[in-house]
Amino acid sequence: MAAPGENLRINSDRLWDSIMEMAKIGPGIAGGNNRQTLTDADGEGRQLFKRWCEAAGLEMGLDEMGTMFARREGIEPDLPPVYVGSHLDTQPTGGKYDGVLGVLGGLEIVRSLNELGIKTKHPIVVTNWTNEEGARFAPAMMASGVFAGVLDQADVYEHVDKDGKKFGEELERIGWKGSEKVGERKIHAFFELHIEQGPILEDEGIDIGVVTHGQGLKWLQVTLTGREAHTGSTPMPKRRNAGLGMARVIELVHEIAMDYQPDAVGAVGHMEVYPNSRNIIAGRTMFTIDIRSPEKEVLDAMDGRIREGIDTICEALDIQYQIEQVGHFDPVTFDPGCVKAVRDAAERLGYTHRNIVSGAGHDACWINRVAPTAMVMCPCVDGLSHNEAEEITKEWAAAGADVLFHAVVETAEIVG
Ligand code: HGY
Ligand code: MN
Ligand code: MN
Repeated sequence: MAAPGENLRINSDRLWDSIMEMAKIGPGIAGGNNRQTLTDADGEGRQLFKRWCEAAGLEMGLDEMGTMFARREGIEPDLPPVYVGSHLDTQPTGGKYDGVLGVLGGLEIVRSLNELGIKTKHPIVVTNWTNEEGARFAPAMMASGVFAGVLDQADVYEHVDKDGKKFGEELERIGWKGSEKVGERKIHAFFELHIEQGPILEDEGIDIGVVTHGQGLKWLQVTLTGREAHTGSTPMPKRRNAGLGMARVIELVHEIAMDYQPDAVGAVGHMEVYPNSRNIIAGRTMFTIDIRSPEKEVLDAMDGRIREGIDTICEALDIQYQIEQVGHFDPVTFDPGCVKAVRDAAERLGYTHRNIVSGAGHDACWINRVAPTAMVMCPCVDGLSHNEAEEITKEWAAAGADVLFHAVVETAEIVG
């Protein structure tokens, strides 16, 4: 006799169609998405998600960071809900699935439960966390960080994008600032479905990543100040070239990350040059160093060596530097009970699976500090993400959502 819910499966066509529908909002220029947080496109995506949630009979909540909570009542409404979700904001050259699969996978669970007339003891809340990407406003995982009490709401309201627009003002402008205090919700457990954003699952031909840990991250924003001068008439020894300084620091970050293989990573993806004129030596550069490791000691060692290296480079080039840490979380160990629920679900459903450490950061990394949390991962083509060519198969999406379904309803306790 099958246990309650043993044969539950989501409707993969409906999930896929919803993902494709969402992908039409904030289209990129190469088949992906540019739906950056708090842009009008983000607002449009939120409206579509809200419409779908209301059509599924969910009660909508919205907090002061703009995070959306769509609640399906449980037969014991006073029990803390099981939360399931991710983020709808994308990178400027993002894919259709990063974050979206997790939010719409959560909605698909509710749609399937409604269709099957299944009730759960605990309520279920589908969640869209604001500004997971940190692309427009640093840091990444911003709203979940405020919810977990590690970021200060008043402070992040003042964070500005490259045009000097403030987060708090943009949230008001698009009309998605709620009145609910952030972080007061009690969470029984949180599950997040996400594409791997790396090559392991696809290379090994495995359907499901059972995420046991998340690697730690540091974002160091560096400003180098030299002096603008003529690129033609200024003798080489007299130059204070902030552009050269940035180039040497970028090389240094790469070399230091290579010293801690196979796991550590490091790169500089964000760079600004002033005045950025062909025949002026760069007087100022600003860039963000992104370093990560599953081991806290390695992350701290890389941080220290990079700071020393910047000091040496700037001394030699006679330029000044400022370093501001604009993002940070230590390596994360997810809740063993929730991780087991994910692994048992994959096993029960007959999907191949393996333990995996998340290379990317996720809202789950912060929520894990305030509630038992785990993640489900599915493969992505060539391990590619944060690229408009990001791709997954419908089967991978369905397998991930099925496993999420079982983990969520088992934790929310099916009734009858
Ligand atoms: O940066 C990250 O790891 C995430 O994609 N925001
Ligand atoms: Mn993501
Ligand atoms: Mn991302």
